[in-house]
Amino acid sequence: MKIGITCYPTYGGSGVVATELGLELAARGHDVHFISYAVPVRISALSERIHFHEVEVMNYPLFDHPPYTLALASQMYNVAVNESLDLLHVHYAIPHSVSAFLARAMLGARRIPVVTTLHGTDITLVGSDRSYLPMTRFAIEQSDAATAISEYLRQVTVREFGISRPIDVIPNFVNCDVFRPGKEPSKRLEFAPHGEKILVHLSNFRPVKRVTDVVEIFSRVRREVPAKLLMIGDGPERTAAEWLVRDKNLAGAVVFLGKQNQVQELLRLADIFLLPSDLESFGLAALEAMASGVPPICSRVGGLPEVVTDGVEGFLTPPREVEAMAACALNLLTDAERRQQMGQAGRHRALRDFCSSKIIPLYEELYRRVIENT
Ligand code: GMT
Repeated sequence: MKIGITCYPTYGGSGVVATELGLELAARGHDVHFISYAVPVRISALSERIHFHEVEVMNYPLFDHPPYTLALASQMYNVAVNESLDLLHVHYAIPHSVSAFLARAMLGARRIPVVTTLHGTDITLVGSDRSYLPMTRFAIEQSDAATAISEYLRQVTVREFGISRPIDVIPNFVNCDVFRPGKEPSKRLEFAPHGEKILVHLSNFRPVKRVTDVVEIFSRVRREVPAKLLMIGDGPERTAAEWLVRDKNLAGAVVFLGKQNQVQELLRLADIFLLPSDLESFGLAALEAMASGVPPICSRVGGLPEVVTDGVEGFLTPPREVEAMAACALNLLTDAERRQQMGQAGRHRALRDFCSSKIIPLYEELYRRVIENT
């Protein structure tokens, strides 16, 4: 198949999922055309089967806000015609599903199916804002297929948007060959030269991720156990987290690594992964930690209970309860056997339920279905 994929190319779960999906589809022999304003972050090289089409937004003094939605629709139309695309798959409803709707209308009789995948904040935050809700609902309803990355998100979409069309749940996935256990002792020494325990957080440092809670949890852990904290990613809350680290005299124990492309190499070094978000529709980073054999400690919110079973592959606590999260962390850090058991359970769960080899065929099946029905 010839598949056009649109996503936000920046550091964030929806872009990561869209990119990994494209790479996996290309590896399975499909032609993948990314259409966005920049090359998605996890693409290290384009190839015979992976193409990139930049969306350039023309600016003009009259435009206070350059019309990206329209520029994207035009580029989708061009790529669909020039590359004979079979389908457009957009990730994150706003504004991508609207652009795809316009591109499909422009194509007229040469109809091309549109698949929209909902990721979370496009529904829970942005989409349910009154100014965006009617347009987002319209674009989802007009898509030839809509998918959500968890049952939680499907239910919220149906409830908040009053959407009656079917929404398939296709969960996020992880490449279990890339994300795999293996704590290289020499690499661990780089961060923990005295055998300290390693805690890791990975996100886009948006307020919803509660990165200052990560520091609060770590400071409590460090009172009891020698430990290091690796903070991977960047975003608006980084300054607040750095300030808190200095305030708590933790400067030597916390490393802010910024945005990293090879996160798998860092994740597998960890003893524990922390994700204390206020909301996660899925929590891809927790799954990547599990595939790496690292138990996650997360908030019991949104779709996270569909990914992590409390007490089996990791721990779930109410959000913002830093004391409870620190207690779970200490429980694991002082019990090597339990930590290992949970790490193995997480790896097993990732292989069984979320491995890309299981999930990608679900997308291929969906693509075939919408192409046949168009
Ligand atoms: O997390 C965000 O800031 C936004 C969004 C994104 O674009 O990355 O993340 C959502 O999609 C991810 C991939 O499907 C999910 O793993 C995240 O849980 C979800 N974030 C939220 O629901 C807050």
